[in-house]
Amino acid sequence: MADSTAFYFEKETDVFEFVVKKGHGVKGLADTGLTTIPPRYVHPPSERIDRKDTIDSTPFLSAPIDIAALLEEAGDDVDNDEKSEICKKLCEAAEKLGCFLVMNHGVSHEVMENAKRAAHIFFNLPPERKLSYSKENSPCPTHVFSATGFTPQTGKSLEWKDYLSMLYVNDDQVRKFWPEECRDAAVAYLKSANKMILAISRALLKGLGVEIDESMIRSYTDARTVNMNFYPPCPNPDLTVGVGRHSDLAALTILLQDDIGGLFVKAQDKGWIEIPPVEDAHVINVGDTLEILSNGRYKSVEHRVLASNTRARVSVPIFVTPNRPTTIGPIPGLAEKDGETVYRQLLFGEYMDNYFKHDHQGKTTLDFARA
Ligand SMILES: O=C(O)CCC(=O)C(=O)O
Repeated sequence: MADSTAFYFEKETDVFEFVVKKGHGVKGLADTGLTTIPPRYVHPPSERIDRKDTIDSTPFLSAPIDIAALLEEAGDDVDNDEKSEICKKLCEAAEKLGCFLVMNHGVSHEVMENAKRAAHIFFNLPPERKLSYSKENSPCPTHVFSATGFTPQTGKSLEWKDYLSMLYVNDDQVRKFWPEECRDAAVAYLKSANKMILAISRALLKGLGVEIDESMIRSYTDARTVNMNFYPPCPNPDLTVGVGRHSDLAALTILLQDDIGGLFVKAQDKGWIEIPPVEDAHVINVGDTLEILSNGRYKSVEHRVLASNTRARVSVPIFVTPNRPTTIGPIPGLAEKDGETVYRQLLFGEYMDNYFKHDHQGKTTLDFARA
């Protein structure tokens, strides 16, 4: 008897048509009850993820860093020694792994839960509704769109993930262009994360040891995109990937993951470690932009996601970036201090355009910015 994949899709192009063009996404594919993933989702063995291959995380990943003291306003009863101790921990983690967990970050449990719930709500909408946010149909496709995989048009193997991406410009645009089913939760989350974002960005940029003022810090971290990622249950998670290995474009990614697990990061050249879900903690990833700004001192973290075969996983990353016309490159004075220039000066918009031209291929995206 033919298996359910063969029953629903006689040709590979039918899968692409159903998932991408008709807007069913991988969610729709999983809902057909298929028992074997279609060949387009099978990744080469070297790219597959196996929990058994991970290494001990202890030398690379510390317990969540409590950043409460960094959020205090000047005039509060500030303990400067405590603050500098936290900054030191953040900088060390950004240098060593490019990924760390933070707690007591000022975003409430309720806001975080609402954001994750909103992701489930959006991806459980009928395909026609989700398709109305595809790049072809969205009322503002440059800022808000729903898609599947990373580069489904060019990618050789497809990824087991659907996502919605929303660039924040102002509240008026949120009301006009973001899907009403999830916009309130998304924007509440984004706004309540602002203080944490600025505090972490300030700590890391000041930790470079060169003069940097508040306006520079803001210009490197001014734009915010919130994504909602949805990984439906997958019959063969061992053959495919939720997300292939890549580093993020952003300066920083603030990642909210649910309790399912499956996020793996590369620990230098030693191997992969899993970042465990910790309730109410955020995962912070250093992205390529911060690696460039820091002249290579902070490492953007290569990461990937394993799909689950039991439950749908969601994650809600906030990508913190400069705006397109901002010049990025080692912060003034840094290359002189370091005695070498690792990255050149370029517009963030140029870096971004190049980044999205390629499939996920580890950290090769940074080559574009090398001096
Ligand atoms: O879902 C995750 O944990 C990571 C998502 C991710 O890597 C991305 O959206 O770029």
